[in-house]
Amino acid sequence: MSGPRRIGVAILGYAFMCKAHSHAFKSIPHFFYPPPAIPDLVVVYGRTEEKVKLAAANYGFRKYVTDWRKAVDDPEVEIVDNCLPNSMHLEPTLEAIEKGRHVLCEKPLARNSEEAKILWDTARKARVKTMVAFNYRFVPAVQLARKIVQSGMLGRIYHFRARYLQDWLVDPNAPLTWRLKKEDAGSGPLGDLGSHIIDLGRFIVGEFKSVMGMVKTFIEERPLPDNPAEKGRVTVDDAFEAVVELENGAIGTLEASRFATGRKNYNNFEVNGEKGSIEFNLERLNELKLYLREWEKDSIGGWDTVLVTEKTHPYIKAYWPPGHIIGWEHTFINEIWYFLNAIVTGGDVAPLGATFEDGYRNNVIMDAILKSAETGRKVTLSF
Ligand code: SOE
Repeated sequence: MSGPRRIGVAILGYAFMCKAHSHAFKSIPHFFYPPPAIPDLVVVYGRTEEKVKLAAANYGFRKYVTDWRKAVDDPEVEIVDNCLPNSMHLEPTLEAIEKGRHVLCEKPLARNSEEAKILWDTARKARVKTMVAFNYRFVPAVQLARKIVQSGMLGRIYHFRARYLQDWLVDPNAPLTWRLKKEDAGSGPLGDLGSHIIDLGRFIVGEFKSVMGMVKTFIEERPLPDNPAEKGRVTVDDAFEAVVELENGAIGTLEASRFATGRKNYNNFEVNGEKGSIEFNLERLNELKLYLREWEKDSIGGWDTVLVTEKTHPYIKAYWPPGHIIGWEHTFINEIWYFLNAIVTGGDVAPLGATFEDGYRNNVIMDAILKSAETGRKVTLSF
């Protein structure tokens, strides 16, 4: 009897996310055995030949191209994984869907809600599977948080409070890379990091209803990567803050910054309900903190820290025995296994995977935060 079939993969982009995604594709047969299909890293695209050639050798792609259309058109390719800067999410993704490729697109789906709407409208009419790579949905502790909230264990939810803090731009000499330019990124930490915590709020608690936002650019000019003697303008936010209301009546705060000195990848959320609370910190991603008011009666009180490594939790049994913790890279293996499974079984990407509608709604919420920051007024969301 023949085993799982091979499935051809093209990754667009050869940098950080290509490293994470290609590692994930290659790891699936090792951990999720038998795999839904055996990923075959057919081709990687990058603009600069010497860099994409190196990535192909480093990550194990059979081919490399400097024209993304050649990757999308390659007859061996069935999945296009778009890991390019946000300005390059729209066109290659549309082309890939039109060519009948399944598409995984890195977050945020697009630079703005106009682009995201085109992608969603195209995806929902297509027969291929499409998903946005909101990888933190695939942390076992995050799925436990969602299960706890949606089971009613915390009762009525009063607050969702989230922050995603880094500090890699606190040095004014850090160069002007694509993430700092509106035409390439659409926004700064709002889109890069805020999109994650907005998605987690929607995934765990529910839809957002209104936002009031503020943005700030602390350092207006930075050295150009190729010519540090020259400076260029930063045209996105360096940080954002928002006060939000959700459709279930909860209120909360969102913030993201690349100037939170000492915070390296601090994606932290807390949910407060009438019966208790939960708290998650990505820098301790195997743990979920839980507080239940009923513990006060038994004079236990205090927060408990759940080590989310039992085989009863999602994905864990693919890896190690309880207590043998997993890492940031496993969130991509879990996510890409889930996407492969949806492709092979014909199952839905929702509810655990982020659909292109989730990506569109995410962009609408971020556009509303920028609009509110501009007008100084609360924005009620309409999708
Ligand atoms: C850079 O800020 C970055 O790599 C983001 O682009 C990712 O989405 C986040 O998970 C880690 O930080």
